[in-house]
Amino acid sequence: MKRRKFIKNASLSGLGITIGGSLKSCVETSSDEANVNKSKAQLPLVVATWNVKSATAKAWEVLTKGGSALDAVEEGCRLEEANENGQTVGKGGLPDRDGNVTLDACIMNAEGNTGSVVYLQNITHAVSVARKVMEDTPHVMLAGKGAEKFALTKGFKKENLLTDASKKAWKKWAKTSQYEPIINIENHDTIGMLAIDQQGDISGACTTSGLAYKMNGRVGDSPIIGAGLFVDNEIGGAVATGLGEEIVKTVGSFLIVELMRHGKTPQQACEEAIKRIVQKPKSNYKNFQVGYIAVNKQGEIGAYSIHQWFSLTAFQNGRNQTIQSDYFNKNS
Ligand code: SD4
Repeated sequence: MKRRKFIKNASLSGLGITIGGSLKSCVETSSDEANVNKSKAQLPLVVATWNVKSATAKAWEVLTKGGSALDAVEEGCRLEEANENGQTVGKGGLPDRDGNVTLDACIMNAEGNTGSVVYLQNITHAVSVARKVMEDTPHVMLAGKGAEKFALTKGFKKENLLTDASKKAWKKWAKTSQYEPIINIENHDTIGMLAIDQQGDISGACTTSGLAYKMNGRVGDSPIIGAGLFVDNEIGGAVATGLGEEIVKTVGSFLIVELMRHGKTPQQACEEAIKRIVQKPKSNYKNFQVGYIAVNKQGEIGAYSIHQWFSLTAFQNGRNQTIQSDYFNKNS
């Protein structure tokens, strides 16, 4: 039972999803308020993993100008990719054990089309390369050198993504080479974003430099459609952050959308997807984090994580707010 309160005391009033205490109760309550919210979906909206207000503001700007959800998520994610201070996305991302910054990203549109890149090097805007894969190739995924070559033919600039700060951190790490998955750095991590535009169409994107000091060649959940991201424009969308291996094993984002298809609210669906990880026999969940966010076609939002220090940022009804998960399964 205690695990059912991951995100609480989150005041979302003004977002059109007033909850008087918790995100969960907002989306599950049968009160008049929830019904009002359902009948008057507050569109457009954008939600993203972590505290990324500038990114959601950028996406919101696109949406309120009448732009598509697809343009909104791409623009929002690009902002984080270009932010050299963020050491988990794009330029400035922490490298793998051998000092290579390798990016994973994907994007999915309202028509159910998708594109992704894995192990992309030397190109900051992985999310835009993923979009080009979707729009300009007959494929859904390009990897490594091929992805880089494709990006260069599309006019992307070749850059060194290893900043001095990240190089320094890697050198320090290399002295002991003690590997532990480093996730949730300073409440700011892999960005996963979902948007619903003024037409009610849903798109999503996800971009990351993956786990710091991962094995060379490692790919996580973020570019894997169904794991790191899934959108079904009839139903809703979901996106993941945290230890990608666990997300891939449970195909988390697809699971959440399917659960919503079968009647669960976004909140209930996120909780169920986390349960699938936590309740596995011999689950090692105390030692890793996974967080999901989801929206449905009605503009309701859900979020859930294994441990505390997960947050989501939502821009809806003209207000941009980061909601902190303050739940921790103290007895776990
Ligand atoms: C990965 N899911 O590569 C990403 C990392 C992440 O919070 O989201 N960290 O496994």
